[in-house]
Amino acid sequence: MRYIKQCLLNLLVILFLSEHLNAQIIDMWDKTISNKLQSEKTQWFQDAKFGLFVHWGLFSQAGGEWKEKRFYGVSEWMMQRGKIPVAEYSKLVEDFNPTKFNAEEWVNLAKDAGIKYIVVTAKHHEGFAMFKTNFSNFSIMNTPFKRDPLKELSASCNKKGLKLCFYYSQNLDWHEPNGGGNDWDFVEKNKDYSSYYNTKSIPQITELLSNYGPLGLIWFDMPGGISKEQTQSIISKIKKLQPNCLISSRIGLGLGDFRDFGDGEVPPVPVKEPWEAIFTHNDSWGYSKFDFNFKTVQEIILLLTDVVSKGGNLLLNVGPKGDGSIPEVSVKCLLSVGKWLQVNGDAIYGTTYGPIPPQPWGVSTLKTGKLFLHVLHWPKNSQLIVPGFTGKVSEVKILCNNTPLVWEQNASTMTITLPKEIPDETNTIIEVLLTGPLNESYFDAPIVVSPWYDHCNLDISRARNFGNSKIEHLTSSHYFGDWKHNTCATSMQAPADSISYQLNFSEVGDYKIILEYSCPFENSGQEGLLKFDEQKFYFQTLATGNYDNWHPLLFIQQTVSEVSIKEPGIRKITISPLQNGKELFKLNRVVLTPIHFN
Ligand code: JFZ
Repeated sequence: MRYIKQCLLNLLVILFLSEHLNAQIIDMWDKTISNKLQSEKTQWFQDAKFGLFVHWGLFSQAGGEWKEKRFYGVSEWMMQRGKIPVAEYSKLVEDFNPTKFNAEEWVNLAKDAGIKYIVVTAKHHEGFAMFKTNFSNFSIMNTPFKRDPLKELSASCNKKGLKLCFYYSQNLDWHEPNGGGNDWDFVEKNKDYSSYYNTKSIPQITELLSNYGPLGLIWFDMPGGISKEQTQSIISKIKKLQPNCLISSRIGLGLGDFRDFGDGEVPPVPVKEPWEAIFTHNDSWGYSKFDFNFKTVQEIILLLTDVVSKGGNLLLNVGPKGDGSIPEVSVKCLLSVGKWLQVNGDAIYGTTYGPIPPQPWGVSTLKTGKLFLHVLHWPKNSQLIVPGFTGKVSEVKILCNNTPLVWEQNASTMTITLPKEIPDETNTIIEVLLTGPLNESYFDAPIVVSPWYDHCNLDISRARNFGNSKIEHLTSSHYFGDWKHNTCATSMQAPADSISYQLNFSEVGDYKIILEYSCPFENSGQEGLLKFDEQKFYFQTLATGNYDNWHPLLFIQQTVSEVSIKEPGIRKITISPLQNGKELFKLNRVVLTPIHFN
């Protein structure tokens, strides 16, 4: 129950922040990152862009299965979901012998994948230490394995030049009578949290800071009810023992050197300060015997591209098995992503969010002297329109094969002529060499709609909202702990509660306008109005099902109009309820699909 309360509290925090997400760059960290020294401290993190999360513990031995009962979703929560008594769960120790663990192999894999830092679970909520500790017998040293894998990883990371980092659950500890989260073996009101922090949590964090060499960061998690004093004493320890070790925002209390968003969440707009998106490879952090929903190589490359185009890092997780081996499908995917980064890494590492907001063709990243255009959708007329671009250019080429490209510029737009053949179907990156600085035009530039793409997606974060309508961050889940995040237009209950897009149509053409939304049964059947400049299109909403934090937000695509552009130029789309009523729907995005009659 405490976890649920904590997650809901965290979600409320995210929800509050999301109020300010609408169509602007999130600049909410200047209050905590206030000086140059701090930015120098985080420079390696901001340049790194790609990290490997490793959830490895006693839970890996179980793989989500306990006495022939399977726990779907995040497997590392099995003990809590099964209310498995400590005395029972601890028996996993007897057979935990990860003889296939090889630190050198893990670090080589990370390096070959283009990964710059590794975050390994030192102690997860189960309370089991994956390292040698003097403050608990519940550790890997008291298993048949009898080795300290974190020590071996420290040596390998040091040898290969990767940053070693640790995940530590500073408050939840289902093994301990005074730790957080176990209300099935222990009585909440009898817990002495201070005793837990002072006899296990803080001493173990001190061991991690003292015995494994320089750490890149400590990834705290689920701060729960930890007091400000306890949090401050953890931070003081870190600053004293390893001043350059970064602290994740899940230390709590709005502190931390960088911001971690929710599991599986990417902010809809760029975030100016250091931040990280964390994603599972399948749908579980810990190894799961029956979760095969692994993201493909293309999905990982597109996810990395999306995150980096908003200025963040991707921390991608693998869940090693109880025998210490990383699932083969994760190994193969990581190696393929690494091959892609060997060719395209200059557009990823050391960049920040691009000044050109998302366009039908894709997104942008930027570093000194170079603008990178990530072309995810190839224009069929080979004309790549880059609106809002005012820079001075010396050269334009395809990054992966150095093919020089011809371009034209006017006062506010650059148009690049692309080859007919698509060099990289997933993400062909165009490198634009700059001879001067670029102004920060994010979101000033319009969305340029062209009939030469299969679809033109209008992300809801690009919309303006009016009346009581909101652009809101929503969280739901398919499986326990497998969080899904969507930004939607919500609270549209009256004609004045509208959202609108301003679009620049580059040439004549015909389009279907499709709304992608979620609508609960009891709200469906209401009428909405889509205005395309002065043209009016009426529609009736369809039901998709009910949703809450524990059930998925499912979307439907409904074509509500067809429009014909007789001459290029700016058009406005406005969407609202036709009458007063219940919330019309939760609008996730608007899609314009060109129609070709010849
Ligand atoms: C936490 C852990 O419970 C989980 O097992 C995993 O380690 C993950 C990386 O972190 O899960 C969370 C924590 C916070 C939120 C959601 C899931 N949140 O703030 O929405």
